Amino acid sequence: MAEDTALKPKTKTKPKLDRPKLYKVILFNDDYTPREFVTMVLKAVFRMSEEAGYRVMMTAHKLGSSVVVVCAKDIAETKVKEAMDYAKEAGFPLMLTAEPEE
Ligand code: TYC
Repeated sequence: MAEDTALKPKTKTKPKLDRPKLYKVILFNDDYTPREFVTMVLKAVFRMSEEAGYRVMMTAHKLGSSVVVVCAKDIAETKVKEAMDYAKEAGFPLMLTAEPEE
């Protein structure tokens, strides 16, 4: 009897509604924004270290885009706005987007 119970497979499934969709913040390359400025924005807005910021910046620079962070929708959208506001203020066309994960 005790063995039967122990061998029963776990059938409980977590309801999907408890896990809201996560969003990817994507950084896009352009020809005008200085590398140092991109790294500075990543450090200031996403609290990245110099090394992490430089790595993400160089990935976008070389490949065209890079994932910066994966987080909740409101945080992703707020940070995209903050980063693009910094760039706009400085006169650079830096672009970031927040996209839902598949
Ligand atoms: N390509 C830019 C330059 O050569 C630097 C850059 C890197 C811009 C990453 C945007 O997301 C970016 N000055």
